[in-house]
Amino acid sequence: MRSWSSPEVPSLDALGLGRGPALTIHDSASKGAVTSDPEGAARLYVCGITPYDATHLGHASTYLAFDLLQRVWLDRGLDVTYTQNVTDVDDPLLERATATGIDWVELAERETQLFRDDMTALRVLAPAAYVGAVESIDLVVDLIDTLEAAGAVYRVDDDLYFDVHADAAFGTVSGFDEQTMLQIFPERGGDPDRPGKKHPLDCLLWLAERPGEPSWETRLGRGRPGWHIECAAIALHHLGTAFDVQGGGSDLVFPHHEMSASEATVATHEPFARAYVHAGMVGYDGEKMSKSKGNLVLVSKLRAEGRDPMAIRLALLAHHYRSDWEWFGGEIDGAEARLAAWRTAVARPTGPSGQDLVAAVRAAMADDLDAPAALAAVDAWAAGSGDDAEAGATARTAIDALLGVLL
Ligand code: 5CA
Ligand code: ZN
Repeated sequence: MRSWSSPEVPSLDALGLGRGPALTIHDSASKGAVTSDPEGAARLYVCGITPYDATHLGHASTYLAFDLLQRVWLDRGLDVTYTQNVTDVDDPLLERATATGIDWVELAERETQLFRDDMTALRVLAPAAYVGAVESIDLVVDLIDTLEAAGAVYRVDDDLYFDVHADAAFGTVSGFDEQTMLQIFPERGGDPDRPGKKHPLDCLLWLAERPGEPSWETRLGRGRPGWHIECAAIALHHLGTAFDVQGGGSDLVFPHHEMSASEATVATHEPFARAYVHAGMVGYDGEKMSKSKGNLVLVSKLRAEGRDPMAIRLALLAHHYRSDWEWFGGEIDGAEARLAAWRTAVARPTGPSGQDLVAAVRAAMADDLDAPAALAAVDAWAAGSGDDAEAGATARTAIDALLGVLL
């Protein structure tokens, strides 16, 4: 499907500032920092929205984390191939469509377009391949065929399940023990108690046609894809195996990223991703912000209230991507004040060394995307004085290139 338009990312190298340091990033699977510095090109997959409601600050915060990650890679001189999916057919979308009397296709299209508009306003880098589940059904069917040939698929009634124990490495993405998995699985779309399953954690690959629900005619019979196989199929097709980073919010560690990785590994005998990177959860009113709970702060609403999208971006950047944090509302005023101070600072005829600022922001961002440290470096630069006549121009370009904030 159509992606959105990416903002230009200026090159600091072209300004004579050289290339940035290699990215060090926290990998959930190894539970520690890894260096992600592939030769020449980097490949990224980030799990996209299920489009049944508007983009909230939690979504924006997660997608912003992977925008920052790409900016470090780009500053390093790497070409980036970025794929993101849209779960444009799944239970929550169909349930919302039924509850509101809107056609599910229309609902998905409307909310996907709003997401594109929000991402564009926030200057979030766009995926080159923005891919829906519906348009990927053939890829899913092919991958299920491969899993079947590997002996990893079985039938419950007319539905198909993945035998998670076909993958010797099952469990290594989340590192959760079986008891924890069993507790989380039903909270995130799993069905541990379904009679006929070989193991409670086995996950659905293909849901046979249900009355009143959309389905597609395929060689597996009429039906629709399960959730995890959607991302495995799309990522493998568009990026290949052992791509650099699989990303999403921390609520996707298990079962989603665990299952997708296992399915892909059993099918290809290769690792799925080299690193699994997860953004923290944004809360509101004391709970995780979520469409199902309805405690949403919408990006589109803040924009409609006249908030500068760059201030929204700065408000999100003030939190480290891995921390869980809560939105209270007042931080948008603080972000607007910071934005105004930065705009004033870059317009000064002279200022403290621009090169030193670039080095500080680069070091912060390459160190597990430490945006709060980068913001503090810019604040200090803006509050200081000096005789660098290029400082304003250098700072403006660096803040655009590395933080995505247009001053
Ligand atoms: N379509 C699937 C992924 S394949 C999905 O999880 N969709 S979603 O719309 O529920 O979430 C989209 C992305 O936003 C996911 O990466 C999810 O982890 C992230 N996300 C959802 N809620 C929050 C939140 N409150 N804070 C931070 N990130 C969140
Ligand atoms: Zn996904």
